[in-house]
Amino acid sequence: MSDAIDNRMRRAGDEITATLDALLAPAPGARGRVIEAMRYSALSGGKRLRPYLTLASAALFDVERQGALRAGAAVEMIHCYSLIHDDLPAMDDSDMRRGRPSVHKAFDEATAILAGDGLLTQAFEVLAHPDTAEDPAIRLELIAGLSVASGTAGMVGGQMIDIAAENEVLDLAAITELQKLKTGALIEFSCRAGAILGRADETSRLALTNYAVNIGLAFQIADDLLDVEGTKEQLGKPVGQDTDMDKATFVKLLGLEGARNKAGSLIEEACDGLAPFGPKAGDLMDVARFIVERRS
Ligand code: GRG
Repeated sequence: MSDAIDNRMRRAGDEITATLDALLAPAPGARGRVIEAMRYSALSGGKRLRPYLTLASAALFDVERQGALRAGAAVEMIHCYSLIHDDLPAMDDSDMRRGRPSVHKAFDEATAILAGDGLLTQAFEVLAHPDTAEDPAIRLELIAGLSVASGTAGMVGGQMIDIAAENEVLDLAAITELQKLKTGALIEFSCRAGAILGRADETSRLALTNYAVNIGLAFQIADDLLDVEGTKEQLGKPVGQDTDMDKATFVKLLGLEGARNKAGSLIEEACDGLAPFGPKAGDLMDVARFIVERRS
């Protein structure tokens, strides 16, 4: 992985953190407690991969920075909500996230549920605000896109399929479909948001969608590999959980070598599809490679 993409992602991550910090202003009294829990989650680091994708896609169409940052922050709010709820005892029951106690451990379960709900709801408030895009049609398209990606046709649907499949044997086609919804849909929207803000034509949107579908799957394969090959220190959470739970993963189905090869060919396909954008797409190509080379 080149230092350059690391540094670029870190700098953009700082901008996203500053945007989230301003959007999630602390408040006094009992209401302040849920905001504190939302801030604990949203300002706790993470790679900021999804907002970076929004910023890099928006840059293809020369979108002004404020709108792209706000759309990226909205996507990150949804991502943080999913992490909070996924860690709850009723779901994955995880005590650690990003190297520190998960939200229900640092606060309590009811506050964690509300913090997730708060982030989910506020994401749409951010997209609906004229500071995100002056044109109401663009704001509406962003809101509709993020709703679909987060809802039953996307992340929530994928999570439900995952839970329902706990005692079933999934084949490659089924696990691909599940992951396309569970993690892929939000990654896909992260890229499409830049195209929506930039009023991109249909050909460009299609090229970005194909890129996003490929990197979304590669991201999940890399996640499965890290669960086997990574360390608790690198990941900020326990490793080996998929194996312990005998979960159907790409690694279980394809083997370590097969999974690595599959991720590599998905990244190649993702980058090939960006050719029509020329040198401007260099940043998106670097993120694609980062996705499979990352250690956390
Ligand atoms: C609870 C509605 C609901 C959905 C949960 C996406 C999801 C569905 C849960 C996230 C939990 C999880 C560990 C999923 C596996 C892949 C994934 C999304 C990993 C975490 O994303 P990163 O690596 O995390 O981008 P950081 O911390 O860098 O932001």
